[in-house]
Amino acid sequence: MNTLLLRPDPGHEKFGLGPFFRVEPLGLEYIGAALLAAGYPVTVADLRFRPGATAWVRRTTPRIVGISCLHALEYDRIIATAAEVRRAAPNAFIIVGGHAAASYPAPLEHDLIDAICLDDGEEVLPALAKAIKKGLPLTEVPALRLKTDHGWVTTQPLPERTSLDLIRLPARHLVERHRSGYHCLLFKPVWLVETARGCPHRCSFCSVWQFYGRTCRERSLAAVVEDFATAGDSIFVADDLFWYDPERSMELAAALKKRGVFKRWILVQTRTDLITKRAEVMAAWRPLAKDFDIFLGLEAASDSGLEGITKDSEVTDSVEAVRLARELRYGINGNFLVDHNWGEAEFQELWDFVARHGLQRAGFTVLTPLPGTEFYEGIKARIPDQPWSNFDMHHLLWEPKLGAQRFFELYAETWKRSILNTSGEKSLLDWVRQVKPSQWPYIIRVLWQTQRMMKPDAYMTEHALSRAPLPEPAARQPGAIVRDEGGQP
Ligand code: B12
Repeated sequence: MNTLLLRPDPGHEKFGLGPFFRVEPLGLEYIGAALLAAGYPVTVADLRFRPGATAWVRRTTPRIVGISCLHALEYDRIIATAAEVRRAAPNAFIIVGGHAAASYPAPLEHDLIDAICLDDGEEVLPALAKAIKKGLPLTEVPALRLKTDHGWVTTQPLPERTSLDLIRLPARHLVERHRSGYHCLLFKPVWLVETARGCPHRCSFCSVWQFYGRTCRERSLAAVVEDFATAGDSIFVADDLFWYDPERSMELAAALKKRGVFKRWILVQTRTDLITKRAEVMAAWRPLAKDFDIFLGLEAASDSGLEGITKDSEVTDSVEAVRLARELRYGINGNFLVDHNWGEAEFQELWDFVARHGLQRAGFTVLTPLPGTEFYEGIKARIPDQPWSNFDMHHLLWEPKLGAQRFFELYAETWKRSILNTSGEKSLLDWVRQVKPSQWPYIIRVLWQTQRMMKPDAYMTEHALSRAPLPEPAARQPGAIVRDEGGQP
């Protein structure tokens, strides 16, 4: 009654920060802990490392194979992985889960797949294992899209979202063999830690709040402190919105301090208005690590741009958050969105903003309608047959206002203004100097790969390969950062 849980290789890391960030499959470690506690043996295999799925299936002869699908860009790859598993284990039960699978399962309703998990996996997989072991009807397992003789059916939802306090600490030992391969930028190895799940905000491009109904669940302080204390020295916090609850954040900082937690590096993701409203929270957390970085969704250089994506914050928040965080010696990694509907002026506005506020440590992504959002629902009929790998926020899904060639020239120019441009302010040598000699091959390899983002031709080659003819320029889409001539959203 073995279960094999697979983290596939997304295989589409040509653009974006993917090459710099390879983190452990934390969701599978949580499910692994739940299965072990219920008495079911489990193996977690990360297919971004050798060997591949076939070897793991032969090695573990699983009854159930679970495949993780975090990102919509992975749908096609998940089906390819399921095909490989099916060849090696014709009778295994194949279930797919993860954020993209749960929030938009349709592309995974495929003959090779037996079920799709529509919620978090910690309660669902033990229930499935039990049903399969005891020969109970699978229609009684909650939160599934299930393939039956009468087509795909949906089983009853979980009575309520799983409380994070019912969840055991992640079974990290299940992936420990890959630890040295997990990294974020200059930090290697890295541990992924979760303190809360969900987000109450409503940014139009994000599928998380829509999936969790704008809720946020928190794990108890004791469990988080234990996890932080036993994880390694460099930590990426997976929370969708860190410091979401200022009171709890203050208590957590105090509890971590009391436990003597001090890390080499911590990275969290948060919003600008949380920083500006609660400077004391920021001050309380800063002493917990030597280097402390924040992924900040800055998104746009103007209030109308922020309004266009219902960010519910203003550019003054962005500027003030960056100032305050820097004053407290936090590192800021911003992210900005670039829109299909942009003209030259919007690109120039972004470049000016980046230069004015010294935001070269930033990423730039194309505003993309991700499955699981209303934005996607409103536009999907007009973007048929795109390969799912194009949903990586670095491809165009329809013809942009400027035409693809000019758009990508300006997009590549935007990336050239970031610190990842090794011909820019920070040279390859500057990067190499920041890491140990043993890490030189790694840093040179990922930076080499990253330089592609500064080359318009690299995007155009991909664009030409898109299998669907691109439809007419999209006019005003929900979620788009556009302004009319008068500058109004
Ligand atoms: C860590 C992370 C990353 C990491 C690492 C991902 C990786 N490849 O290893 C990095 C930083 C590289 C990354 C990159 C990107 N990411 Co990302 N990422 C996340 C994040 C913040 C946390 C995921 C996580 O570990 N959560 C914690 C664990 C505990 O939860 P979990 O994995 O979801 O697992 C639970 C359930 O999903 C389920 N489950 C999971 N697997 C399985 C399997 C089975 C069989 C079952 C039954 C259940 C199950 O049970 C688990 C336990 O409850 C999520 C946010 C989110 N809420 O999902 C975004 C998220 C998944 N990313 C997102 C995006 C858009 C991206 C990028 C495109 C962004 C960009 N700017 O380029 C890139 C794409 C990279 C690439 N080319 O592959 C979006 C995806 C939206 C979508 N619909 O596609 C999310 C949801 C963020 C968001 N707010 O929009 N990402």
